[in-house]
Amino acid sequence: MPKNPVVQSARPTLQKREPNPTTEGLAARATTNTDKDFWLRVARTVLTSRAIDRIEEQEMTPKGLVAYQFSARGHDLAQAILSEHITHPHDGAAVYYRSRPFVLGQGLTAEEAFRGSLARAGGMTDGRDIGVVHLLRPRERGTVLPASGDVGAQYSPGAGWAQSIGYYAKTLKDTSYAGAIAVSLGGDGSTATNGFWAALNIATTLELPMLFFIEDNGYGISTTSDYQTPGRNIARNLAAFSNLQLFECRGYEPEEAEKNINAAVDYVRKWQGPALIRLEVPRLSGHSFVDTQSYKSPELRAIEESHDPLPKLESYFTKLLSKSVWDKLVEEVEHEVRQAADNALAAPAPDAAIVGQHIFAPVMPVVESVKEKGPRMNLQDAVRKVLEVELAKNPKLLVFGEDVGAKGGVHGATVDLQIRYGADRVFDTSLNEEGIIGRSVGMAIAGLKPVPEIQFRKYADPATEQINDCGTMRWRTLSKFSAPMVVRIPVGFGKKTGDPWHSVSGEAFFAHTIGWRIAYPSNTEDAVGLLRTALRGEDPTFFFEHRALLDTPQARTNYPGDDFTIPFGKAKIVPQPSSVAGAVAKATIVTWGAMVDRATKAAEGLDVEILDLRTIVPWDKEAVLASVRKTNRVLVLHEDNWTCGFGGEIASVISQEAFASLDAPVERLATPDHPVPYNTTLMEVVVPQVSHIRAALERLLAF
Ligand SMILES: Cc1ncc(C[n+]2csc(CCOP(=O)(O)OP(=O)(O)O)c2C)c(N)n1
Repeated sequence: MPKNPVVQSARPTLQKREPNPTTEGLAARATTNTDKDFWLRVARTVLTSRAIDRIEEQEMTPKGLVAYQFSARGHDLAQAILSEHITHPHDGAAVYYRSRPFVLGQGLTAEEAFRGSLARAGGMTDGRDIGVVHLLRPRERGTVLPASGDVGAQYSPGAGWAQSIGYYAKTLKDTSYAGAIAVSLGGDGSTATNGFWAALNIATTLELPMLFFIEDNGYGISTTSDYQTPGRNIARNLAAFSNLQLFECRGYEPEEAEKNINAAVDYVRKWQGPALIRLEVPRLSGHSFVDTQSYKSPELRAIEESHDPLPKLESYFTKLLSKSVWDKLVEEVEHEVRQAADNALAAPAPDAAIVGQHIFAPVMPVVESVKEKGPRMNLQDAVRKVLEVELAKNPKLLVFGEDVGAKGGVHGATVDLQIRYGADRVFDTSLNEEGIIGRSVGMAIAGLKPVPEIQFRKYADPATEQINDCGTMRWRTLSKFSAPMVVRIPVGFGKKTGDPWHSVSGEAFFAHTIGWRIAYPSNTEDAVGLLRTALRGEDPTFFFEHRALLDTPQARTNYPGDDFTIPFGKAKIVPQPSSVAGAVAKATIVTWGAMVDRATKAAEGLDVEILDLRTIVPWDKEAVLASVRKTNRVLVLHEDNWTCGFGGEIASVISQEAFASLDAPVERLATPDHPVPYNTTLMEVVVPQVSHIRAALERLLAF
């Protein structure tokens, strides 16, 4: 392995800028916005949002036509103003379920909104997702990234979008990105989530152009904000946070809100650095339609009503324009929204025949490419080589993770890549897996190809929410959005030892996660072909690198070349050096990863066909069934633990589809349901060994 010289800085280049001006100064310096067109657009958005909420709250939801109604009444003015400032074609907004006024300002029509909440065809997701879980491709303004139902999950994709802006502008020198920003919208409750802190950490350490837009209504459903942040004020608590400009205002006062939102957006655009604005807003309806707000006192409700931004907007607007313009606008919007509701009510249901479509990208290679005969290579060196080649080929490909930059990864798979490709493309991240995957989602939506490393399989746990939401994105959005990335993860026991933290295999958990492909190679050649296919593919993919195979003779093969690819879902029959030419196999072993070599050793002298699945999602059903139909006996073997292990899925398919061909029950062998021990003697008791496999095979053959 080449030696890794010291790199001067593993951080992407940060710009030098003047010290932050004070918030008071910034907002105070902003001149009052008296642009009549601006306020006409704001008023139109607020009135449209109000009319939609009213029709949903008073007519559609009581009749059971809308299942999830999240009113934005009270939040609407601030969001409508923000939307008027998110106008750069490369702006990205990561929103949440109460963000409809903002999305209307970005171009969502009232009819689309109704079709969404009524679950009809022609909504943003054709009835696949809740109407208020928004998304929008740019309509002469910014991109609304697909929202999530998980509170707080919007933040780190926002940070990924912000990081992409810098990458396009500075590294790829695309001038069209100059001045673009990301904004993530959320409530006070969301400031307690992992996602919020992950994104804040990324945005402030990397000084990204990202605005945190916090709509503080004092409640997360019924829980008051003193449970979310001490003293109820997240902005005050963040006063000591470096690299973060703070703004605070009443989001229901038109002039004050506009001055501060304008100043905050301007700040982020100008300095390309992060800011957070906390806006006090009333939540005038329940959390959702079914919430009666019984936990609020009548006095509090009265105060909230007095903070309703609509009459305040009316009076501000009337002074600036006139009462008759306001009345005319009200009438016009009422008419339009009523028409939109009627159209949506008359719209058809979505097409049930295509509900299974859009889970994966349509194109995948189907045949293995021709291989060259390169030098013999470790699996680990081969991974590095593939990354190196693909980094050179694809300027949008980025490799990152904990210790991936200067050190070259704790497993050495990225050694020297930072020196070669620079710290903008190969870099260390903060120790935050939610942030690593969440930021990758934002980057992928922005058109980059993120290749994050998770240091060990167990340490993907904190990223579970982002992984799940990423996997369902293509389906939820009917392929309007997807977030293809390749997540490399070292898995399994080590060459010398195991333990509960670093030795998890855990493919079944991810196989159960919708929308992800999984590669689990057993040798260098397959690792090269599968990694390259994944990197050139359009789906989120897990690429498992078995720790015990990274640098071992049994996994080493010749390097098959810089263009070698292997399709997913094609198992390989493992050549059996000991088998007699022409002998008919009497049993099949279905396995993958480090178990392939053990199975080969265990089968010595027996006529057994070993199928290396190579990919778990998709898995090669046809090859397995064909082999079982030929041998009539099968052992399914894996390292992941037993219950609900992926072997259970394979065994069930074999029983259902090849039952008549079986001469013996399907044999299974896996690690029992407990953690992998540290002590090697203990480990060898539980993780399937050659002797265990041999015994299972003999049982199977003797049945
Ligand atoms: C991860 C997660 N936990 C819990 C929920 C259930 N939930 C939905 S909204 C909500 C309150 C969020 O409050 P806040 O962030 O203040 O936004 P607001 O609704 O007040 O606008 C909760 C607990 C969820 N959707 N996601």
